[in-house]
Amino acid sequence: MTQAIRTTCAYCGVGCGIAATPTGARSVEIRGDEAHPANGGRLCSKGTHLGETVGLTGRLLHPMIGTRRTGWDEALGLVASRFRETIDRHGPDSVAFYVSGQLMTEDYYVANKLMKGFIGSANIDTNSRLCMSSAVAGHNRAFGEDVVPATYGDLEEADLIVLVGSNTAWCHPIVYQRIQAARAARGTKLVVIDPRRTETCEGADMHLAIKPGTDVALMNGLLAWCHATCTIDRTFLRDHVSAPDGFWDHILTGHDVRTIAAVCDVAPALLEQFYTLFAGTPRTVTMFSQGINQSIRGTDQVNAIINVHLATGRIGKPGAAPFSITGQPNAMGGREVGGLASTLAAHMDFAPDNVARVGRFWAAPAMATEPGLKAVDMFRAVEDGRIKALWVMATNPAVSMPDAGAVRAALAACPFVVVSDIIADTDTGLHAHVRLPAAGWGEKDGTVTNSDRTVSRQRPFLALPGEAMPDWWIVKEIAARMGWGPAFAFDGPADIWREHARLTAYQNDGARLLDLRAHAAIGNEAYDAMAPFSWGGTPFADGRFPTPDGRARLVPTHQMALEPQTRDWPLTLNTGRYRDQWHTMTRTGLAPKLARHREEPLVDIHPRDAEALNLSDRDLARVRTPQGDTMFRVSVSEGQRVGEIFTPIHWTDQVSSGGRTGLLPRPLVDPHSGQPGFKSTPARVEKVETEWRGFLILRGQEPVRPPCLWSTRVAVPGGTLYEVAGNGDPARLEALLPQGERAEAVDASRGTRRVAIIRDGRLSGVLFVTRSGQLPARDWLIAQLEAEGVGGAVLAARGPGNQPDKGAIICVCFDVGLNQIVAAVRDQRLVDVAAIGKALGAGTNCGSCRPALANILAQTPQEILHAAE
Ligand SMILES: Nc1nc2c(c(=O)[nH]1)N[C@H]1C(S)=C(S)[C@@H](COP(=O)(O)OP(=O)(O)OC[C@H]3O[C@@H](n4cnc5c(=O)[nH]c(N)nc54)[C@H](O)[C@@H]3O)O[C@H]1N2
Ligand SMILES: Nc1nc2c(c(=O)[nH]1)N[C@H]1C(S)=C(S)[C@@H](COP(=O)(O)OP(=O)(O)OC[C@H]3O[C@@H](n4cnc5c(=O)[nH]c(N)nc54)[C@H](O)[C@@H]3O)O[C@H]1N2
Ligand code: SF4
Ligand SMILES: [Mo]
Repeated sequence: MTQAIRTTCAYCGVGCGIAATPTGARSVEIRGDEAHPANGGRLCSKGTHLGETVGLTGRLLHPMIGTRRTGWDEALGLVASRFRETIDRHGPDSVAFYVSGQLMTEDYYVANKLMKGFIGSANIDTNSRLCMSSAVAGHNRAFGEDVVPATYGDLEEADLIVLVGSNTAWCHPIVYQRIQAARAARGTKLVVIDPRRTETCEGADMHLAIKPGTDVALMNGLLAWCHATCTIDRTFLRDHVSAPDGFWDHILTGHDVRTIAAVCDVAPALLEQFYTLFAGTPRTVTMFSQGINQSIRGTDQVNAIINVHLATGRIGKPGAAPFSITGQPNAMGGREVGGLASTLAAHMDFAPDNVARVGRFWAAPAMATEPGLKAVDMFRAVEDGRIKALWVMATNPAVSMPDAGAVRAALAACPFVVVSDIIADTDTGLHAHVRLPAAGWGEKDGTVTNSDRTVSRQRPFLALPGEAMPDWWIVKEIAARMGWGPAFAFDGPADIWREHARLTAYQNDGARLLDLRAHAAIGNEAYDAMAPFSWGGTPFADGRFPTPDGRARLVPTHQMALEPQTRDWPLTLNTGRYRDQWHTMTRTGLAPKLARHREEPLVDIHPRDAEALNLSDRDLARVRTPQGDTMFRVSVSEGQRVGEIFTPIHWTDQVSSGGRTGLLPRPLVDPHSGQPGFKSTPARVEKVETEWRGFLILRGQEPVRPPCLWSTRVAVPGGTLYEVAGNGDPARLEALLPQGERAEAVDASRGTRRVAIIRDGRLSGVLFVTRSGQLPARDWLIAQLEAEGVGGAVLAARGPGNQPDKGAIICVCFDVGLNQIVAAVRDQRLVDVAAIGKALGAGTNCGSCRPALANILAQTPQEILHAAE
């Protein structure tokens, strides 16, 4: 048997360890690594199904110039000469790199060095700008360095965990499981602060569905409460924290419970209950993510949270800390090498002595001396022609930037765009003059740092396919061709890691906590064998902070007035993630199992708003904002606040005709961090009528584009499922069906048409459309893709046993649907999640669906029956 390779999950910032056992050239068995400190062997649904994403479907396998395949030499030569010419004619600031928290630390280090030390510009920014730059800015303001002062271990030592703006159950599932385990083991209390009632709230003691954008008021009110209840740690404040004049006057004016409850639009009694619980629980961890960061007041929101922890002395102690949880697998590594336009390198900023120090270390011919353009400004500079050559690595800005329509226009107008990706056709790649095939997860080799500062290895267990090469190699080859070969003569990731470690230690007399000097001379073998380790210990345990005077800083924060809803824009759009998809779906979209949880992009809307707009579940609707518009399927949801809608960020032009959330947010940013306010955009919703709707199932994964108003595509076992809707004659969709023996059934009264194409007893495609009738469940038909001896009877869309429709799939590991769960709960009188697991298996593998199962149980039987219809 092949040995399992220890590596780290490709997705979120939890950074779970994986034991990967190759089972073929492009197949692998995935298990959680029991020895990894982040997950202790557990994996969520996305990690569990990573094996489904390592095939070669859609991979970019060769360098491409336009649509022409070429070799590395020509492609690299062209990129280097175009960057060189552009810099010579227009200066170093006429070029830019837009990189990603999904690069390895080593890739990131090399790209940052090339731009900031050799090209001589700081125009390298990253999708982390969209993700956690407000946390970075908040840490710098409060602590003097971007240090996350918590570890996952603190979650197990806390008595209270407060989740602010974090849908942890979906986005950091293994951390959520650790929190739930702590609740079971020691009664840890859990409070969720989120305008939406997410599945994260299912396992919580308290949910505060605050009005969006009121977190500063909530936290300042909490600080005032702590003051009033003598919860402030006066000794800690005196010895270790500085407060600017007027700080406390502001907090102690107008922050009483009644006022704050009105601002946040929550019941005063509930607010008081939360404040009382917080004040009375010294061991508190406050974890926050995008509901805090992705706001035009994100940095103040971060500091409002940190202020409470500093003032109560709840930092640097076990089970007590503010905890910024990161999104991407290597968001933290990117921060460590300094790969943001606003940082220089190794936790140093652009202060002149830092620039000189890094310049010396790199022997740099052209050090950048001031910050470069942050993501939103960078794409503006592309748009107005200041940036003339752009290199995008491991991110998909045509989808994920705010005002993505303008970003696309900017890319289309840019004289030279290079995209390094693992996937051939992405919305961004469409605009590339040169596409470079990168090594993907399972092939690449390097380190990542997770949310709690644990550095882990990603190790290769698959051969590089086609001509794909690691990102660090691509950057180094460009550097060499631009004339800087010796400074980039790295022979592998270990070599880069050593240089990075040396830089963190270089002339570091303890002023910077990030200090990896123990790794500065690590050998290649030791690097290969490196076990996960965490740097920084328990930061601030001694009460000293990396500021000039050694004291942390309370930062005054003021609740800003909220934008009023208007007649034209009566709703507020919130955006975020689904449990089983990752960002722009280039990888999770390949996994049939993961597609089952949400097959289409939905706009969640409160029943009252839906009623006013004459919208029902499964209608189509157009969401409009000042920036753009796009369509979604409607999901009427009690979990939304009145006046607020939610859409997912995952769908792209590659997989659907609508659901392009990126078109909707305005490019407005936080003044300190430059992070866009993705969570709050004025919007309206309009119903979209279509004459017919239907679905198409095709064998194989080769994508087609149904010619109709609405179409979305998901991978299913053995094929592809398209949901479609439109106007006019649906017969034109039949052109998408393959050749073969044809079976057909028509019901003219309902305008229903069912067509199946069968070849040698195997189903090769079906098209079902209807004007006024019902559509059958897709599951059984999909299963027929893998059946033999299929005949015309397939048009009945159900097998001889007359199996009922499973409903939406809740448990993707065991393929268990909502209807099955509801029926079992009702008929077998199941009372808890464990009982459902026993009866159906659901929730017993990765556990990602356990909050959903709890949710189903929590509903009254009446609601259950209703939901199952
Ligand atoms: N399944 C899955 N997991 C992922 C990812 C993924 O794509 N899919 N991406 C990863 C990445 S890069 C990131 S950054 C993380 C993000 O992880 P999260 O931050 O947990 O995810 P989001 O869904 O973006 O937003 C979190 C919540 O913020 C709430 N919110 C909106 N406005 C406000 C507000 O004003 N105040 C408060 N308190 N809350 C508000 C939203 O309702 C939402 O539920 O997830 C990581 N994990
Ligand atoms: N409206 C709205 N927009 C958002 C957000 C939101 O909450 N709301 N969240 C924002 C946040 S927090 C984030 S992090 C971003 C994420 O947005 P993106 O970074 O744009 O999303 P991904 O799909 O992760 O893009 C990664 C790309 O890199 C490719 N790739 C994967 N592995 C490799 C590799 O090893 N090398 C190379 N070269 N390429 C690789 C993938 O195929 C994919 O095309 O979206 C942001 N946009
Ligand atoms: S929680 Fe899930 S997606 Fe995140 S690292 Fe762990 S297995 Fe991967
Ligand atoms: Mo993110």
